[in-house]
Amino acid sequence: MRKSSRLILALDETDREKALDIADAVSGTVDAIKINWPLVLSAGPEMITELSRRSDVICDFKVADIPNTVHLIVDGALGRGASAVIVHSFTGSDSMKEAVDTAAGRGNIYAVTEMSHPGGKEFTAPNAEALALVGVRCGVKGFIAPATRPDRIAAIRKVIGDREILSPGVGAQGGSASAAISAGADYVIVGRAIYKSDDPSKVAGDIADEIRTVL
Ligand code: NUP
Repeated sequence: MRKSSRLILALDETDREKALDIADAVSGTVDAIKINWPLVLSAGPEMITELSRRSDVICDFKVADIPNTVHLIVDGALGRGASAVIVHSFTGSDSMKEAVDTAAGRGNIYAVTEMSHPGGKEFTAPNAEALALVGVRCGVKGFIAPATRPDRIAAIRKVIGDREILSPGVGAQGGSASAAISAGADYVIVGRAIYKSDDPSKVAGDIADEIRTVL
């Protein structure tokens, strides 16, 4: 994944044509497009391949399963053209290692340690540093840490060294792109603030400009 604007689009738009229009409008600005179950369920897994012609695609499937099932999901996503897959880390080292081994030479694995919504404080935040350490040992490329709590990005950064941090929660969830990057995130992930706007290209450009002010 290139590291230029440091902005990743979360394309949770469920209308296939609208999703493709938005991808076309912002693919020159964003460093990657992240897709999640809403788009895959409405438009089909072919969207992974379709979007991979425009951008790096991160499949945010938050895989949380036994190693064999993790293997099948990661293999299926990368086989369709994804560059990376997001997995949960609470499943433990064997599942996370299986994801990393399956992706080896074909793509990257990012692990969720702490979720950005308020409920993320209940169970994930108190365990995030320990989960991140397991992820480091398993060889993940990076972690998902909350832009809604920049202090937690800084805390995870201390544990993971120079591995990447991708940070969702900007805009609709109340977080700020520049604060997340200043706290130690490599990229921010932005969904509704871009894909629900009247001018996704302009909003993406504005966020990229904001990020540039703190680089
Ligand atoms: O902790 C997380 N928070 C989060 O919002 C981990 C995630 N993967 N996400 C995803 O990021 C979420 O599922 C959505 O696809 C995107 C944020 O979208 P938005 O709040 O900017 O619309």
